[in-house]
Amino acid sequence: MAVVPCFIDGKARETDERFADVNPATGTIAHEVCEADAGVVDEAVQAASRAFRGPWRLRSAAQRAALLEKVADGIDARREEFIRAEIEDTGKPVALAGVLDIPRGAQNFRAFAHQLRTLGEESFTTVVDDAVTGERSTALNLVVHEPLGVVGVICPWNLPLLLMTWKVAPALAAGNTVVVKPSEETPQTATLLGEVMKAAGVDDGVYNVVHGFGNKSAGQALVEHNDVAAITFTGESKTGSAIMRDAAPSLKRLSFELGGKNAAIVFADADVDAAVAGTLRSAFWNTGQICLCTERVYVHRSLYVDFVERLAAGAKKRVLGDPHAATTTMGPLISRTHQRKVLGYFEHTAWDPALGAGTIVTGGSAAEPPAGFAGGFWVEPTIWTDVDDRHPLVTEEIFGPCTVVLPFDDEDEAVARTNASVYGLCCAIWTRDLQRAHRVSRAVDAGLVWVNTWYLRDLRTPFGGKKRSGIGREGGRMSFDFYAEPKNICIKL
Ligand code: NAD
Ligand code: 6OD
Repeated sequence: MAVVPCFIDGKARETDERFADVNPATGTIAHEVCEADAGVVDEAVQAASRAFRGPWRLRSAAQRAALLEKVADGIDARREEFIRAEIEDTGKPVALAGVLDIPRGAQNFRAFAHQLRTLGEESFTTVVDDAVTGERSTALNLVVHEPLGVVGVICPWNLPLLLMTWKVAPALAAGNTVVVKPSEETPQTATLLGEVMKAAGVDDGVYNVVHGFGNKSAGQALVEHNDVAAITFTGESKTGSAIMRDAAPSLKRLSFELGGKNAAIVFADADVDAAVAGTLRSAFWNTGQICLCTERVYVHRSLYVDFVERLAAGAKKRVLGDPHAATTTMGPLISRTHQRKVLGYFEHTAWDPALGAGTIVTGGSAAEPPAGFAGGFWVEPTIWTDVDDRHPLVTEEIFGPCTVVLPFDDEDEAVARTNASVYGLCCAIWTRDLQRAHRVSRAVDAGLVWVNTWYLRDLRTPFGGKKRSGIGREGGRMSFDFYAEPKNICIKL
């Protein structure tokens, strides 16, 4: 069976401990993955420390930018391999991996290389009159930005290459070196990227990958390592809490992109065709496994019945099938464990009966697997109505292809119900009224607001969540604010 090694100091690094990489579309083991223990994590951190002190930090910004662009070219050149690996690890359709995940992997490197080339630094001319002597001093105050050192990058499984490179590219651009801990569910593209880095001429030790699990394993060893200066993490909110606790003794800088329970609000004046199409995409893309997916839809009562019918009709048209077939629009969930969790919500057995059960409009169970994919982790796209606002279907992140649709009567009510969540990642607003769009965008508690669209990205803008959806922002200049430290140099003239 093929083995997925770690990648340390410019080389594949095999280990004795192995774990299984399961293909979620079939439920069969695709590869054996080399697991890193604390010793192997230390090896990766030491390699990254040497590369930081040595070649990488000494390279000019222009040299780093050129190398990152070569990495982007390398991803493009091996595009089919990346797509195949991502599909095998996640089960996502080629129509998604080939359009979103892999092109964005390359785009992340180009965007931050461009950003690096265009970054400027501030300086101030300072004139100070001494309060006692009256002596005048003139100085030039420079604000320079320096890399942090070794950055630990801990990633989830839903958009593996996209989310990993979203952090690796700016970290390297700013002059840091990295140790990446990909999700145990999706190891392949991180190791493949190591080969691309090497071929592009990125110095050994600049990019390292350690495979393994989180708690009490490779993830925790990376977080606790004293020579790791910062952790940038994407994943569940409760994992963020654990990482914050484990990082506390070494006082690391942290950036967190966490979970969500995102709402869409469809106003009476919305373009309903666009709102239905946009909500189908935002609820079911990647089988609902995107942190930005819509799991609550508040629809103005005047449109409600029609909207629910149209959304349900669209959900029924999702095509579950061979992920490599161009016609497939929805893949399986990532794992048997995640399938059990999502089906737990579908069956909603454990909750307070006083809250009621809601009405399943469509879906609500495991899906009939497509021919040839009987062992996979398939579930039906699912829509509920008539759910109490306090019900876990409305309050908890499910991370599956499902959403609740609920009516509202006025704008204040829609905003209040949207904001009644511990999360604050994103919100989609559907309206033709520009004033309302501005007003509601400001009123909702979310780090990202899309009006008449969803997940339309510009990598120069801040990305991140409020409340339990995250800490800090990455994107454009804000990524450099996290991955570099400003230093003030005051030169008396
Ligand atoms: P997860 O938190 O279970 O795991 C993410 C990563 O953290 C994995 O690599 C895992 O091995 C590691 N990990 C787990 N426990 C750890 C620990 N104690 N110390 C160090 N590392 C640890 O998340 P997941 O199930 O892989 O991903 C789904 C979650 O990610 C959802 O909640 C989703 O909303 C969130 N997410 C958020 C964003 C965002 O940008 N806000 C993007 C994608 C996913
Ligand atoms: O597009 C991005 O940059 C990004 N960080 C997306 C996150 C998606 C969550 O699953």
